[in-house]
Amino acid sequence: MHFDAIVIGAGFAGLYQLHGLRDRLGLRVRVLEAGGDLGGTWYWNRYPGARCDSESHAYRYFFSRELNDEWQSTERYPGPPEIRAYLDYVAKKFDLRRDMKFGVRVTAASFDEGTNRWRVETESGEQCTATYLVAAVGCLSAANVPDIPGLKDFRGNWYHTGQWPQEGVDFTGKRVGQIGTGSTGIQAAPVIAQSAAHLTVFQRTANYSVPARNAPLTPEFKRWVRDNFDEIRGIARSTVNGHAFRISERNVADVTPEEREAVYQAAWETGGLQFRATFRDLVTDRAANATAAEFLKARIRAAVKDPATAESLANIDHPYAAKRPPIDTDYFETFNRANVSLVDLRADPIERITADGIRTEGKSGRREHALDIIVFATGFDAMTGPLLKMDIRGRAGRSLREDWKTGPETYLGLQMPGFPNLFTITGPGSPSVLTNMPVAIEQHVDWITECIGHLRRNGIETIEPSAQATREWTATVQEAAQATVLWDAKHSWYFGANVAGKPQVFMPYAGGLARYAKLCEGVAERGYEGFVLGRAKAPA
Ligand code: N01
Repeated sequence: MHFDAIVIGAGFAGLYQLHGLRDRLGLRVRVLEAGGDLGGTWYWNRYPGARCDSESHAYRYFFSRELNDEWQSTERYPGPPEIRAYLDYVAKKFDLRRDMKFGVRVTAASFDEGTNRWRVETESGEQCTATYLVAAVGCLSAANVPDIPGLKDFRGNWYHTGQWPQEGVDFTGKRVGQIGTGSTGIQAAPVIAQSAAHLTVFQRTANYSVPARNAPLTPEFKRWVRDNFDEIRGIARSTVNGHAFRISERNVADVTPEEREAVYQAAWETGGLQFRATFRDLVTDRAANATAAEFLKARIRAAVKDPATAESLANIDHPYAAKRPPIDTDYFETFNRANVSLVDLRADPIERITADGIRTEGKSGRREHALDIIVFATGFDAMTGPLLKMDIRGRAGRSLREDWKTGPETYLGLQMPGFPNLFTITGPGSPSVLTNMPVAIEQHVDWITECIGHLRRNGIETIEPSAQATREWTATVQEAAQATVLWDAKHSWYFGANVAGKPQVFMPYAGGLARYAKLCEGVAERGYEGFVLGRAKAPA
């Protein structure tokens, strides 16, 4: 079967891309989704404590005022069921489901230069073709289960947070080991601890966290969200990170140490990612950042009663926000419970997984941690993983896996040379994971929709970036990161450091969403500068 466009993935990106291509351009579109329903990351991430870290009044689409008027979130940070209900509402409102197919995993896609079409293959052996192929596969959808020796010997059950069983997991009376203390682990541990007999948290890298301070939304706030659509959207689209809060104009050095502490304290009490917005130079100036880091480390020491545990938790080796900053509900306080313990893997690394649990060996000697369940909160093969899981082949059979052997190279995170008419939404080289994702997604989808509209109106058959534009943009992405403290955390997943054998290249564009959106706009206005536009061949 042939479609004008195939969209892979039915999360925020896939849904809106379907709406854009079908309802604005009138194309015949099919969405293929591996999950059993829509939701993308929120279909798979059902682990205990899962919750969005963007606030609900910004974690939504802004393309429709009516949709904004109709949908009311119930909490400051929505959880997966509410986000899935929102996406379901969107799908019904815009009649999207009729062009979506679930339970279909795309395994390969290849470009046929004779017909200028993509051939898409699925796990079950189905094939279809499309003129345009849009990968809306998400940045954090390829689960990373580390290759720790002995996992196959483990007699208990194990789960990865990003592939959580739909029916949930009952921890009651169980001895649970959780590996990983990123955003996910920090959300999961306090909830697991409430029902488990014992929770052992295995921490490799200590992490900052700011309280989320989640709460039900008041009727007044809900009304404010409805009545201030333009303002909220305006802020989200004009900031560095797509959130609906402004970043302070002040630098740390502009205030006295007392004022600074008061600013941090107020942000701590407000909770959430706004902490990062307290001073303009927090992510660009190391000395400024160190003041925030010290404030947050002091909060950890104050929250955790056992001094040795507090020291391990506060022994953080990177600047604040250099790795994606988590927000939490009682994470550090959880270590005051009698049924929770911390293993510092820097001192006592995992030697192997055994039939009965996890064995560590280090400063404390050899220790067996008896477990019934292991939870891998170990993150994702981020950004490139979801794309490279598929065998994508462009002109003359050229393979994306081969092209990206030393790291991803894209033009604006939207396209790759030699892969005509293939678009990536929030791909490597775009602001993506450094932003409130729906805002970044809308910007990409709008750009791609406009671009495809332009191609069709002007009889252009193919679009792909030039090798030079791609090289230059790839260098720009590295330079943008070098100008921030994000460059210091070489062990972060932004560099691909969490996956063995992955090339160490900074993947998202750290120059800010608003600036990036302007760049994309300018490129389009200048006739798709940096792209090669292929016209239909005249008949021989
Ligand atoms: O994954 P992570 P995550 N042995 O990679 C540890 C988004 N998110 O799922 O730091 C021992 O950040 C690893 O240790 P280290 C958000 O963008 C969003 O928590 O590599 N430990 C780390 O502690 C977030 O950033 C929401 O040394 C191992 C942890 O596992 C992204 O998802 C909510 C290990 C992995 O942390 C990923 O977060 C939750 C090993 N072999 C997540 N391998 C929202 O609210 C890894 N680790 C939208």
